[in-house]
Amino acid sequence: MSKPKLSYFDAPVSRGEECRLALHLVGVDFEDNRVKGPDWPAFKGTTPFGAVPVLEMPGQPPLAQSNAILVLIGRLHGLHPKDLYEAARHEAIMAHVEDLRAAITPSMRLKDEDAKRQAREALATTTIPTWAANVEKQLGEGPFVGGATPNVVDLKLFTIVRWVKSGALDHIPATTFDAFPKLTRVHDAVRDFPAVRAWYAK
Ligand SMILES: N[C@@H](CCC(=O)N[C@@H](CS)C(=O)NCC(=O)O)C(=O)O
Repeated sequence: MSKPKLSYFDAPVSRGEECRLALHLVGVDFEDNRVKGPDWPAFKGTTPFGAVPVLEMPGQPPLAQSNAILVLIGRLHGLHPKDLYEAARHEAIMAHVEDLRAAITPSMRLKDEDAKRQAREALATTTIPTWAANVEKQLGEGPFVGGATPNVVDLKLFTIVRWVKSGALDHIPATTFDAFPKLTRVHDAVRDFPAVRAWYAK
């Protein structure tokens, strides 16, 4: 293997997409390995923890866990703060994003439509607004978490806000984050960042 390889499902979402965005932003030429559904059971067994994304760097063992991957890319290429305390603050926000994903995921497995609606309405009216209000408290003048330039934490926030804004989650209004101006500003600033625009123009 002569270049980094990032493995994830073939969808522009979630943990894999934020890692792809990070690699694209820093200009790394990487193999974008899109695992297809039928190949997943066999591939799963080859991953460190039975899940993707997985980043393989030449000469290194496979690395799993989206936040570990993002922090590594950020540290290698200047997309994560050098100051240890500011870095830890960014990592805490990244963990907070994973907390929200963990809260949403069970609703995706619900087959009963009423149970799903109930779970999603609770997410939309309570869990997500509480989560977002706590993010707002972490954000300053912006537009990004660390100020004028983006870091991997911004890509992570962008990806989860974009998911909700897409309307893909039944019973969670696409407008749910509109009441949170600083978080929306992070989303919009990442969306409008030239390298991000170029990624989605492909
Ligand atoms: N905490 C892990 C979670 C990884 C995870 O759950 N990945 C999902 C896709 S977003 C997955 O591999 N799902 C398939 C499965 O678990 O079989 C991370 O941040 O990377």
